[in-house]
Amino acid sequence: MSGVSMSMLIGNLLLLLMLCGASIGAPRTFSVDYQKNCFRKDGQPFRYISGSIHYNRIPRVYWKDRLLKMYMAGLNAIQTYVPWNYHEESPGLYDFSGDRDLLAFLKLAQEIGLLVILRPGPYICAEWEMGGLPAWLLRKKDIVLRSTDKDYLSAVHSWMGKLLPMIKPFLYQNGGPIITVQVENEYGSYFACDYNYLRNLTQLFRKHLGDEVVLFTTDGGSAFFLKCGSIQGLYATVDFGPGANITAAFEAQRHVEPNGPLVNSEFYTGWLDHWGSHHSVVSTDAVTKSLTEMLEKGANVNLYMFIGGTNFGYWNGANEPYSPQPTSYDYDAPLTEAGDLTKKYFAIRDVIKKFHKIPEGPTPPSTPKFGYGTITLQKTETLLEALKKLSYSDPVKSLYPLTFTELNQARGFVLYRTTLPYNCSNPTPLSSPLNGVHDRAYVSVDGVAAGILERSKIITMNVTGKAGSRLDILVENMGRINYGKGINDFKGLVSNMTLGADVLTGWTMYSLNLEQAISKGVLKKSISSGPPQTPTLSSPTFYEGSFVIPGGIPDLPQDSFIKLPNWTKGQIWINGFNLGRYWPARGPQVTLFVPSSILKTTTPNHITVLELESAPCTNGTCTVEFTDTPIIGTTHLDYYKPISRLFSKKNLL
Ligand code: NDJ
Repeated sequence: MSGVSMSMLIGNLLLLLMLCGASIGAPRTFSVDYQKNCFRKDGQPFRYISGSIHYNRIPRVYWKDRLLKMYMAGLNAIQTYVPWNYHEESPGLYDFSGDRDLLAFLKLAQEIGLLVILRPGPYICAEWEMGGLPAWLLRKKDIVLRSTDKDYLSAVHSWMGKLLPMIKPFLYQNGGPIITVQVENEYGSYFACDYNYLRNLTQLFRKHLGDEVVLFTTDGGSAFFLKCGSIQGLYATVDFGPGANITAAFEAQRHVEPNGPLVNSEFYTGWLDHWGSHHSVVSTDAVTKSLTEMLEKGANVNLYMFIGGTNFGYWNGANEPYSPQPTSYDYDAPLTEAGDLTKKYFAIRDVIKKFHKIPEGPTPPSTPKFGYGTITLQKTETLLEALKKLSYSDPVKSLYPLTFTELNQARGFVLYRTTLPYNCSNPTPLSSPLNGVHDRAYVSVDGVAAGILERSKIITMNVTGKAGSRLDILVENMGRINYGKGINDFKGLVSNMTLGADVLTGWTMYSLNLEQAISKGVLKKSISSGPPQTPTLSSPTFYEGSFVIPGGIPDLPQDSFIKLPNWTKGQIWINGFNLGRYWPARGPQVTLFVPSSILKTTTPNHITVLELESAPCTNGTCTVEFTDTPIIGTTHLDYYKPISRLFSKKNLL
């Protein structure tokens, strides 16, 4: 036998031994003790102090670093969701590779000594595009998501039929790290209140995972939320943040679960952000005070988030009235978006220390950051000039506009094209009377920028042009609603556009695959002549540039942050990796996290920016800047609009 196959055999044997641990030593058990009001692990009373980490928001190379930091804070468990749409982008095509390798993440957690609370959905909320549900479910136009709708259930059954058998060997009693599994997510906050749905899911989870595993639900800490969220057979837990009345919230749990452990499944260490609102900050004192109080009561607590991470690409969600969340999911959590230790981290560790023995030894330090300086970018071509290279299929023609779903596209951008049916020599209103621009449209006439429409904000603008002039409307999906009634969030032009009093017809639609075009390097490299643009608004345009990581400095590449001073709004890639959306003109996020894992030291690093509105260029040349310090809390006050009171969910139902 070769050395390689021998070491593979030994590796497999070790894994088998790990997973079959139960049959060698004492049996591994994890259960709810209704007499003593606690969990029991291997027969002993057990309490978890856990932290949320979403593997889908952290590059795989950093999983170990973040998990180790969580372990060193004294946590004995982690909690993660499984976002369905991240793993099944098209029906029946599953992706568990690379950054999506859930099982590798679970193994790592176990190796480090952390138990796992798994929340496989199917719905997860989590400020994630459509709350984790795949957009292709919307192919059935009137589907009732999160209910016994037969098409929804059939898709759920297929997905769970794939996922749950994969995780079964990782249940605690089977030798793995998973102690409990959540069914659905805050179902009591959803209008449908379909108990048969929860019953159906319970049976499905039991069928695949067996009778032993502790299945649970999580709902807001009041009778109002628990009413439709809890059901017999699933252990009911609650969630609430530092502002809440702890006694009242646990009393609400007791009302449904008179006996058993007290559990706060989401204790908010911070809170989420929206573009155009202030960056949410929650004081360390408030967090430690409530945490102490809950631990004194003997409660099990999961800190949501312990590290928030990043909504890379297009994965952020949105709330209603339509407000998308930014790229950073820093969450003001004890570990920053980039995994750095904070005052909150040490304060929480000090609280945990009073209750549990915490591991000895050094905590991994914050990763070093490096500012690679100012990089010059050059305008290459406009999106309209590059159109043929960006669309992955032939354009689709239709009398009225089709939605992203009808075009078989989930995220990103679609270009809608038609012509002006008559002369508009005077400014003529181009409108979406039913607020059907989902979510933002960049409008050009004959390749020249004419204006912007934005869902729930700007539903009309003026255009001028001759009959037959080309009207291009680039529509951006800014993130599907992830919470509440609005999760059936169709994208694109979801209702007719009008010009003056007439409905516009005769559309040609281009589904764009910017990822493919950028990674294949098909965009033009030289400066574009392009049509003249107005100084304040340009037609969406690509900019490119590169930088070399300096030699002679040890330990490069290091993590960094990139900022785009005076740029307006767009999307940025480095070496083909989609870092996410930038929108410094609105804030609060100004810099984007650049993990070192996407940078190269042997070849130049390539930056591509798609600026949707206006770049600060002189003669087609402009700059971006790498810095070692993040800025995620600067809101442009012109746009500031408080969204909702912190921790108030009720008004969003
Ligand atoms: O379970 C939800 C979790 O996934 C509970 N939350 C969290 C907020 O971070 C997260 O989405 C709520 N989301 S209540 C709705 C927010 C309304 C502003």
